[in-house]
Order: sequence, then C-alpha cells, then structure tokens
Amino acid sequence: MFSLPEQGPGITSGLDPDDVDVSMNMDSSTQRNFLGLPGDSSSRDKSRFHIIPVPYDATSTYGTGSRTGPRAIIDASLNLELYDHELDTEPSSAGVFTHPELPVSVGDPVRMLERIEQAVEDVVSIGRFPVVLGGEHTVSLGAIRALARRGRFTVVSLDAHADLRDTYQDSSYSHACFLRRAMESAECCVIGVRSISREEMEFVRGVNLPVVFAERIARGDDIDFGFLPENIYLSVDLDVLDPSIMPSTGTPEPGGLSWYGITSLLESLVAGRTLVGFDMVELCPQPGNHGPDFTAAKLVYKLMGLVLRSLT
Ligand SMILES: [Mn+2]
Repeated sequence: MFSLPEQGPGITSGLDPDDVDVSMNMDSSTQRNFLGLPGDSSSRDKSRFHIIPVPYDATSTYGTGSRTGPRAIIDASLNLELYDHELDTEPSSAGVFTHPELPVSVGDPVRMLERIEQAVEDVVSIGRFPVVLGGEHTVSLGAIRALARRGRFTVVSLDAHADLRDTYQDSSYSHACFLRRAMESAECCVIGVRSISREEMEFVRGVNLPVVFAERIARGDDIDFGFLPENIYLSVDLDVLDPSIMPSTGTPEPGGLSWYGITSLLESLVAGRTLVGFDMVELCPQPGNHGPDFTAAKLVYKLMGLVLRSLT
C-alpha cells in the first residue's frame, strides 16, 4: 500500500527549476477544499472522493489560462447546493477530500504526467475515487495511465475536438494529441466532436474509433452506447459544452451540448456501468464572468452523485 504525503502547500520533493508551484503564487490560505466541507466530511482517510487539482497549462494554442481552472472550480463549488434534487441525495455525504495543487513542470510533460500518475495511484491504492481537475487536456493521461495498470476500461472523452493528432507543434504531448496518446493505454471513444481534421477523420475510419458527432446529439438521435463495456473512465473537456453556457475555454466551438444535454448524456453513460475515475479539464476562467466556473463545479458534483447512484 502506498503512503500518502501529508497535506501541505504541495508535493515539493523532486522539484527542479522548471517546476512552478502555482499554489506558492497565491495566498495558500485561499486554497479551499471542494464544497468547503467541514473536517469530518472532507478527511483524507474517510472521504470516498479525492480531488486532485492539476494547474498545468503548457501547450494551449489559442486562449490560455487553464492553469487557474482547478482553483476557480473549487472556489465556485463553495456556492453549490449540497442537496441534488434530481438524485434526491447529498453526494457530499460520501466525503470529498481535496489534495493540494500538484506542482507543475511547465517544460517537461513527461515528468508532469508521472507526477499525476503517482497522485492517482496513491488515491486508488487506498480504494478511493480519483477526480482530476485540469489544466489542459494532457493531464488526463496521467490518470488514465495509473488506472490502466490496474485493469481494463474504456476512456470516454467528451470533447468538441477529436484530439487525435500524433504530434502538434512538435509535441506529442500537446492538448491536440490527447486522445491519440490515450489510445496507447486503453480503448477509447469520443463524444460531442464538431472539429476534426481530414487526417484525423481518416485515422478514425482506419482504426474504427467510435466517434459520436455533436450534430447527432443536437438532433436528438437515439445513440446506442451498448458498445461500451462495464468499466469506463470519463474525461470531460469543458469545450464539449456550447460556448453560450461555457465560454471559458481555450478553444470554444459552436454547436455544443446544453446543460441538460450533458447531464442526461452522463446519466445514460454511467447507468449500469462502473466509473473508475473522471476528470474535468480546459476551464480557462474569465475575470468578471464566474458563471462558467460554477457550471464546471456543478458538473463535477453532478458526476459524483451519478457515481454514487451507480454503486447502489
Ligand atoms: Mn477540446
């Protein structure tokens, strides 16, 4: 069994000059726990959910700023109603522990992913449920790699973009390569796509990758997810949502999902399946517009509720 590091300003061992401990740039007393729960329902030992904030944003190509995403989601979560009337439960009663923000290696994605992988391994090794908050989409790979060492599952990526480029701007760890890299660790599918290159489309056809395009969801098509196995990992790139409700992303695309569109989609994905973990990435908070931050926080909490319901 892995021993977990003590809670502090961050895991500071092994830092090099490339590392930026983002939490040190801010008053550490302002780092709060998700939902602002009291000690007995947010303890490391007893909480079912473990939030791992990863303020990593190194390869964004349009709007940048997802490094402040985890903190904005956590701050917004303090305003959430703990009771979820649709599920008729308070998911927070299962306990939510919030880890300190992981220190960031800006110039070294491989090292960054190893750090995320270790953090997620630490969580699942004590039987807890990992929730990773990004940061750019690359961070999801760390979680997927940690979980893939423990068993088989399919990665379900919700994303406006296919993210299937083998390399982008000389990096194989660009956010635009996320799903291509994930395919090296697990079976994958992607839902909500409305931006894909011709080369990516040819790749999809060549390997028979399941892709559910956004227009099918908008048309209300009855989509059969019977091809998915029992165990799934969910990676939510917030740009899968429509920019009208989620303008705070680096690469917004019109034609995205509505609030009820995504919650009913998540409901049908989670029902009858086992979620092995999830992440929410690519929130680029906009000063003066906190609505999208709250939307992201509420989506994290909704997923927690769905996870708990799938267990009963
Ligand atoms: Mn995307």
